[in-house]
Amino acid sequence: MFGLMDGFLKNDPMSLQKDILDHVEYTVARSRFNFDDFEAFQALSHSVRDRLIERWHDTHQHFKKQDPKRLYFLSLEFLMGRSLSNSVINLGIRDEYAEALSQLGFEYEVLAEQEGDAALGNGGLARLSACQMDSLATLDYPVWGYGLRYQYGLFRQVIVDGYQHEQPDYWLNFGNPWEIERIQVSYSVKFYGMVEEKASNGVKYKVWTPGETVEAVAYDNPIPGYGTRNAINLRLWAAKPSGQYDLESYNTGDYINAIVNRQKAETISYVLYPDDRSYQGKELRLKQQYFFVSASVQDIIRRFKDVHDNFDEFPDKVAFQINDTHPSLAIVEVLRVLIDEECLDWGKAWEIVCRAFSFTTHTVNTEGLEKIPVDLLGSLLPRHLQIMYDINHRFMEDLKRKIGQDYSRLERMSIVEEGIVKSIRMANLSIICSHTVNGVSRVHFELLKTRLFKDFYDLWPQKFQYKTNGVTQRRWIVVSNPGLCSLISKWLGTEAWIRNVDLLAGLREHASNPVLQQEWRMTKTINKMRLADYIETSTGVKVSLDAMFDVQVKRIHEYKRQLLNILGIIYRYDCIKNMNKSDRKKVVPRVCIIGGKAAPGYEVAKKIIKLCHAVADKVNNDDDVGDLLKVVFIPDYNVSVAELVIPGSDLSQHISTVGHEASGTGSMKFLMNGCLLLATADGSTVEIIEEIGVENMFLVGTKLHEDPQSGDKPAPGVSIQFIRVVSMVRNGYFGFKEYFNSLCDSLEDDKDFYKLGADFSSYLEAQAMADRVFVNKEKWTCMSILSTAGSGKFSSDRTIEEYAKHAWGIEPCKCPF
Ligand code: 26W
Repeated sequence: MFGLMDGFLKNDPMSLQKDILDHVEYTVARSRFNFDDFEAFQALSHSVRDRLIERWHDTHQHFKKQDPKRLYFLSLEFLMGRSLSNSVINLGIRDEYAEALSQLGFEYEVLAEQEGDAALGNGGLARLSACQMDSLATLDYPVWGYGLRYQYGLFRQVIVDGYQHEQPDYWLNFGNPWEIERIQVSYSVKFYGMVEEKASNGVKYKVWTPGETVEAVAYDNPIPGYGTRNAINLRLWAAKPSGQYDLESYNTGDYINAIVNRQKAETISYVLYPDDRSYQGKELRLKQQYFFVSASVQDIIRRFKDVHDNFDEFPDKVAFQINDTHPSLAIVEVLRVLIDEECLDWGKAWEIVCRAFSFTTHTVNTEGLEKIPVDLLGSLLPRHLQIMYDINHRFMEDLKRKIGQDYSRLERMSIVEEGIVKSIRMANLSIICSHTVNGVSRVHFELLKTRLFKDFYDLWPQKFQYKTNGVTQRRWIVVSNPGLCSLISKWLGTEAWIRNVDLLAGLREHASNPVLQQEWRMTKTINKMRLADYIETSTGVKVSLDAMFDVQVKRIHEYKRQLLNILGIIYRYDCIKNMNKSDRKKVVPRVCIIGGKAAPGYEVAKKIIKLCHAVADKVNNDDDVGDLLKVVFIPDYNVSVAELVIPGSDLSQHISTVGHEASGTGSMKFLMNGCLLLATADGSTVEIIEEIGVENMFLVGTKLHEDPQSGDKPAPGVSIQFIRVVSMVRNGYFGFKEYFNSLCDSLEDDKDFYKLGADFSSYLEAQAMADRVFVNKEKWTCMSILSTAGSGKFSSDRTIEEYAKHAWGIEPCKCPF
């Protein structure tokens, strides 16, 4: 394997064993004759880390020597999950480690379970960043990722009596072997204060005197590529009190308070905001954004200036990717540095910025767009607010020349929103200053062009593009489903699909082969056993492996319609209850699995979680039903839980109201793992259908262009079944009558914004179809194989190649082995 040809460190099992024992003794400080699983995990990770660092050094040496155009990927969220298995697989030395450990009396899988998740993100956008980093490293692109090192990642979800409670995620308490603290790499970040205009030799310039300074310290996280020596860097910033503290408080003798105040600086990078849809205009959030942006921009400009002394070369050497609008202050910060510190004139600085930035939006509706109150900006970042006004002024003048006095359009396109709370529209700023505006699926792109950013699209159609999201097959098949991974390699006769996922299409010709089908089912059963064990330990519910495992796992949101799923479950339960014994024998047994976190302040989402538990309580304890239907809510859904749930699922649901999911990436992971999809034609599902064929999934509802509201068709009436299941909830059949009242109200005809009523019949039909196919094992398995075979397009490798060519203009820079 490629992993054996390494640098100074040897990778044969004997050498690995010695390394692990050395780390037990010198890093973990335990006796090499007496250490437990966790200590073994620590030593093992440090041994892997050594190998990562070796490659990381070589890669950066190589980048330095070649000086290619580099991509700087800015994201406020990265949902990395665990690193151990991903690293040893990408380094190609998993089996060697497993052997080394087994000789020491340890089992690799057991140690891997010791690792906690790095959950520095909320959901889709954050896990997408993690997948993209894996692809960027694998494809040898010269890239740096930048983000924030939150001390508390996404909250832990604890369920008490069916209600969600949030607990802090102390992820750093047991140490983090994957990061390298760089105390010598730190930058001062300035806040507040005032701006003065000065002049020298008749030239006016602005001076910003800050009121507060905080230090940003770098923590580097090497990200190894698969089948390459390249390992790129994810640099996360932590806030530390600045060295330039308030001397006056010290001098006045208020020593203790001076230290306590200084320490407050650290709060900037303390905690991740747990909302993945709404903006509240909080000062701390804005501080986080600027803190991360300022440190990253300083680092990037320093690296550029190490080699270059002319900023004309900047856009040929530096590409910025802005992951949603959260890092958009970077645009203004680069302008500020070029004008105020590097003394470039506006025209030059503007041209440089416009050539350097590329922006991706992950949102579908205007309410989801970030707006920052002007008062807040003006107080925290006074110079930046001036620059934003300057950009807007020039843009508005230019626009007037192009479109004339169309004031309502000018108002819509302005960066500044006049209203009760005067605000800055970060999306408008990002579009105006970027050379490329990207959507995350084809339908998302259509929505951007026709609704969200129509005014901008009409002005600059050439700026708008889309790159359908993808996920990495390394994490989502190789790491999480080793059984399927070997089976695929065996039938394709090669492991090359791990780097070239299009090769999965080669499975198509074997889809009906009974031998493959048998092996395919066997693999699924093993994964279902693993999942069933997990369900029993985490929820106490025993489930039958013969049942169809029907799964919906994702953040809880009204638009994702977990409520539609639960109403469907109630319908199923009601049907079973009303059947006679012989009819019950014909029922296809189901285990309905739901998992996901609700934002702490999102009351409706929390009620949906409670309803799920209330229904589960009733159904799971009903002897009439037994194994025909079980309902489980998997608590604390996160990346490592996903790695267990996805391979063990038969069916997965992606049933957002059409027009609301920008892309959706969970579906791609299920698809790769041969789980059949029951989905609406929303986001990327439309493209999935094109790849696998609508006959290989269960489509719910109407397609976007047939949206009843668009007037083509009358809206389907609400069915009697829908009225019945809602009234069961309303009448207290599952208890908590009062508590669920508002949920039921929201389903009334005129209030049913997410169209659960309109889609219910079609949803039940799709579910019934899934039942019918499930009993036909050959057909189901064939569809499952065709799902995996058709998943090639949804690799983040493809997405990244598209970005590299059409947005960033970067080329691979492969480090020699
Ligand atoms: C703190 C406020 C906040 C945080 C995160 C607002 C918005 C976000 C994200 C932009 C929300 C998000 O994760 N969007 C999802 O992005 C995925 C990756 O492109 C898509 O697959 C999902 O459809 C989209 O909802």
